Amino acid sequence: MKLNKLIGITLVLSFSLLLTGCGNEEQDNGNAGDEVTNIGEEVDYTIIGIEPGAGTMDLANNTLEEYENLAGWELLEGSTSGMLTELGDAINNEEPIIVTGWNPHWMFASYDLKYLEDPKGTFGAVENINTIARKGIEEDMPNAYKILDRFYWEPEDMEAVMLEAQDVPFEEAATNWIEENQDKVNDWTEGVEKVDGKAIEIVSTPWDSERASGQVMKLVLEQQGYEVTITPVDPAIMFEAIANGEGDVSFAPWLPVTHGAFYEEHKDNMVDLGENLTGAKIGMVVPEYMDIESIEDLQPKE
Ligand code: PBE
Repeated sequence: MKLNKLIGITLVLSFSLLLTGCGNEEQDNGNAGDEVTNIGEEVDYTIIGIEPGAGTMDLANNTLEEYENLAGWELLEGSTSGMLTELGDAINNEEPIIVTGWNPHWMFASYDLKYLEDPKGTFGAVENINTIARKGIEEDMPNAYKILDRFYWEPEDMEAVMLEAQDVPFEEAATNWIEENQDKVNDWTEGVEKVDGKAIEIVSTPWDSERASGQVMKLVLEQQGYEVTITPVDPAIMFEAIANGEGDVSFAPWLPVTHGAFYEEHKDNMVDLGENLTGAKIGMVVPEYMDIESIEDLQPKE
């Protein structure tokens, strides 16, 4: 084929594409509100959030700032249980809803949900949950330290405890998990000397994921002879308590993003024992039946 003929065809193609483009735009305007569902309008430009102290809320607020299409949107502060009630109600009625959600959590086992894509990455990618401890703990409690350092489990383990604890107290769910997973627990405690009533304080946060890890580790440490208390506080206080030595250990930091700012602030005054779980995630979550895939596609408030 001659070159100028090829150019000719390309030009014709581009021109017709241009025409099609214009045509679509006109059609959209003409049919406004007819075919195209405005999810923003349907959910009243509102994201259902959780407790204001949660790292998730910082990320969600940042998301509202970073995405231009979320201009005029609001993030509702409340509680995790309130968010879950609204989510359950919406799903029962097949209504649209957008919440801040995360894994590990039983919400994904109970409902058909999806994360909205987050091309700007404001919710981070894969998150870990780390174990942090006060400085000096390795010298003061060498036996406990070994167990804390070895503690590692999978998202499915945490989810199993969380899911069962929907029906029974966390302590019972944790006891059952330990019974069914003696091999894992043995890996953490193998060769560690038992103690006689030494006190250890776990600083935690008030979410089911951390109720699960806290209760499991409380029972494991109790079996080794420790007197264990769990204190649930906001993430900011949790980091502070470890950094100033008021608490001994926490299994609750979500990193690198969710609690990243607190971690940076306190990292020099604490010991990081590394991940106790990998494969956690946070984001905007919607029921599977909603016709939306990306945060980017939400419509701005006019
Ligand atoms: N969460 C659950 C917490 C940490 C654990 C994701 C809701 C948060 O700080 O956002």
